[in-house]
Amino acid sequence: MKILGFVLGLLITQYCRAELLLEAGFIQALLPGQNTSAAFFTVTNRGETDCDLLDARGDFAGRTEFHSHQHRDGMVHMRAESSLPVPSRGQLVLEPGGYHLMLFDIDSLPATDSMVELDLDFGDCGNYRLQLPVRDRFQSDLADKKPAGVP
Ligand SMILES: [Cu+2]
Repeated sequence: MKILGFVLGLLITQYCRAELLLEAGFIQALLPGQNTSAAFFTVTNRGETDCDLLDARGDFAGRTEFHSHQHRDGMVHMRAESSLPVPSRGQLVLEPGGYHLMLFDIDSLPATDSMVELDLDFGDCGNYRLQLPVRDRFQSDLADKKPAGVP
């Protein structure tokens, strides 16, 4: 029994080394006349191996980029990153104002609250599929700025 437990323990450590937990955030609904959006989500690495998010794809987008926000000279700049780190026993958080996934050349997105799928490539740490809801984050902003006379 003891030996079996030891062997099982070894197997579990082996397969759980890069155990990633994905948590959906949202994908930004398209603004009128735009074909670019941003996606946000969290990856928790419960394993012993450092991982990197190398690529992300969605059928609905022609091209994607990882971006970070840099504060420089009192201004915020977006910088393209070739990959994003998911440290062992740590988290990668994509959130507004921080890391995010930019999606370009989008023909259309499903209606607000519908789900879209992203395929995430973590290299040796595996491939994962994530479902994200479409959210209209700027809806209230737009309502405030709506010109008079527009319903
Ligand atoms: Cu960006």
